[in-house]
Amino acid sequence: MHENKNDLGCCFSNLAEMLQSRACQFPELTAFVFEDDEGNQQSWTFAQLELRSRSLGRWLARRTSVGDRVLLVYPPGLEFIAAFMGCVYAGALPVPATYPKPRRPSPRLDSIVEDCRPSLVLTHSSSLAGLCLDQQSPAISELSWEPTDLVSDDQTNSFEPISRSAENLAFLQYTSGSTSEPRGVMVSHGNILHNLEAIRTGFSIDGSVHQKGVFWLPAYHDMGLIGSILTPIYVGGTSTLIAPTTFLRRPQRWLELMSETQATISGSPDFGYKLAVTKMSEAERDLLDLSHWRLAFCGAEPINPATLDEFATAFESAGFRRSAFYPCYGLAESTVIVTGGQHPSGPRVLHVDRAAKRNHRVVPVAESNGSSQALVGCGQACKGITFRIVDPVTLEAREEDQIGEIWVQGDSVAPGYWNQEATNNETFRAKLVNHGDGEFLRTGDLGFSHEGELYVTGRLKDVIIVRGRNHYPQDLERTAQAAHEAVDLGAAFPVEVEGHEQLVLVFQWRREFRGADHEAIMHAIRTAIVEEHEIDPHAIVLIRPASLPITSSGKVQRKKCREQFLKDELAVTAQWTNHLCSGDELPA
Ligand code: 1ZZ
Repeated sequence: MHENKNDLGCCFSNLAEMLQSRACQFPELTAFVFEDDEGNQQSWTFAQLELRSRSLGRWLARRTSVGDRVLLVYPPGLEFIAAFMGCVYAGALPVPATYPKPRRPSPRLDSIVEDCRPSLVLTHSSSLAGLCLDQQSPAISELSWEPTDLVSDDQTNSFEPISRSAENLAFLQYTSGSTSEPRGVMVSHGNILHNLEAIRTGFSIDGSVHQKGVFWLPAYHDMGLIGSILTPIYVGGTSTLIAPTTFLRRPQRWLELMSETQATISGSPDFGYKLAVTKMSEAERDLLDLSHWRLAFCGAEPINPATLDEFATAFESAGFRRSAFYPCYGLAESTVIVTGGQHPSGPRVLHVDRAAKRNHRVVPVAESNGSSQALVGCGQACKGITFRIVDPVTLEAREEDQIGEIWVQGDSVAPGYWNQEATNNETFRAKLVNHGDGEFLRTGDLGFSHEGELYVTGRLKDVIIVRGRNHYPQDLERTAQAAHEAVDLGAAFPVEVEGHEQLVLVFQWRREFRGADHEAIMHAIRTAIVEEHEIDPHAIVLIRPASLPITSSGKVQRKKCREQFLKDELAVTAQWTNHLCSGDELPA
């Protein structure tokens, strides 16, 4: 589609220039297609996207000042993309947010609003009635909600995007942090353009081939926003989008669209590949042609070597190549991608001694060794990014094959979290002891380097990652406590089931509810967790009053509780275990 290898000249100083340049180069090329649950498709060329963004940019520039935060609360669809770029054109800071459940309080949205104090909320007119704003908290309902799909395009609009330099912020990415302590990563134009270039070179995209992608990743998460929306604009590709819920209901649609559009790039956290294997019959797989899929990225949660094997085997006859897998590691604090390396090299699997690994040492062993554990390499550092493995206590750099905290350096590393100056110094400006090599981002993740490749082994921080999304234990515990009046103190923690992180919830019941129906309590907890957090727990355990391990100051000891759960040492009065496998559908 592109005329020559060099037509991706990528020297932009901000995201608005990026879109304008691509709309000039490829005006008639389809930029985005969105397919809804009924199979209806809407598509925009680069010129249409640019016009729509410019129309919204002009409209917004009259309503906001440069640097104002603008919350984006959209159902999946193309209008989100125009609103995001419209904010960029107007010099406002877009803040993508999860879509709240209708007629329900949204503690997460409340806390984001409280933290970044947006001057406007942009949404789609189809959402306004359904969200029942009068039933949301005053912090949310009193904001000015504007449906941007009602703003019309004006061909004569000659609005010029507000000039922004590399240091100016491009957007806030709320991904990490608990509900009570939200953390909005401040991503600058320089950060995002640096990371997009790291992705472009890592993915070996040189403009000689027109890249097509199919994605179901949520647009409010860094991997979805950057992977399925900003990268396609940066490389002048075509991106076909479906809603995350469409994928969860019918994972087939992801791969059918890959086949129908002859897509070259797509990706998912580990769970998505697993879900596709579990949910597709041989007959359905036989109808697919995945031979054009040259890069299948996989990241955002631990990568299970078995998932890659199962997917590659299941879809081999559809033309999928195992060498297309591109395992990668990243985090919003470094925009998105950190490692992945140069494609194509295919995934590397290292077998290490399990016991040595527990002692932070890496001892490669044969696969046949009874105590071996297989780990998938997440590639080498991407262009312009460096990582180090550091002893989290002494802050000294560790050698190859020693496990430590992953520290990251480069122009993709964000300046910090919005409103969190104290944390920012510790997290984003860490220094190695005895080395004069500048400031690093402390990721809180654990890993090691082996032959230049990063292997992620766990994390220091207390986050639970299920289906590629981070959850803070305290948020899950709070939801469970609110689900039924008999639920007292408890602990949420991850356990590994079939190579995947799964959620376990352990709660004391309140003495005054001695005669309560334990089945009903567990059912209420499960329903609330599924609805609020979209996770189906692996187990829910009710234990005797006052038997939860707590510290002398009354803090829940999650690690101890997990140990007691694994050793069957809890004072259990009732337990429910989920017999669905991790890929099964969430209950309605
Ligand atoms: P977030 C074209 N984690 O999840 C698009 N990777 O960010 C290219 N744990 O801040 C996209 N093994 O929400 C390339 N391999 O969570 C995408 O997630 C590259 O604990 C992957 O601290 C980007 C993931 C972005 C993301 C970050 C946390 C990390 C870590 C965990 C991410 C992982 C992984 C194990 C991996």
